[in-house]
Amino acid sequence: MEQTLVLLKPDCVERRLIGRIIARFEDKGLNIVAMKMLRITPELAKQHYAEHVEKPFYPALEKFITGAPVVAMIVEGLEAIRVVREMLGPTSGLKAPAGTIRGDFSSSRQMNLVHASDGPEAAAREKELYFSADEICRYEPTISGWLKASDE
Ligand code: FUP
Repeated sequence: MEQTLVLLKPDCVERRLIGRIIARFEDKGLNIVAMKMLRITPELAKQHYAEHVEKPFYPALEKFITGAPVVAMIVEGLEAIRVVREMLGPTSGLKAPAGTIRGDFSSSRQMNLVHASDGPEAAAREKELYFSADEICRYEPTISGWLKASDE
């Protein structure tokens, strides 16, 4: 089992899309094992987007990501890091194919609704940025046996 950090960004919250996006992860059979709503501070934004802080688009990105609350989640499942990234689609909603979350709901490169960790190192770092160990509630859903074979 793998865990990945997912953020429902301010545009997702403001557009009342929280429930529909969460439903897509649940429908896929992924497990939400931690969740909270918070307002990202400029300090947290700089930590989260450390690789982009020096880029020309960063000031606008920080204004956007701190502009309304977000919902942070840890999502768990087989190959969850790759699976969730593929469910999101490419960064720009204008380029993301129909059927992906960004392709279905976004027409923007900045306002692309959802963030997900792009690899195991990012997942570990980002999980720690948003959650302490005691906020993670792992459990085995009773329908697990109908979501995958026992040897998967
Ligand atoms: P992604 O991994 O798909 O979330 O995208 P990146 O890590 O490349 O970029 C992080 C965020 O910066 C994206 F969600 C969108 C935003 N961004 C801009 O606002 N302008 C740009 O030119 C590039 C990225």
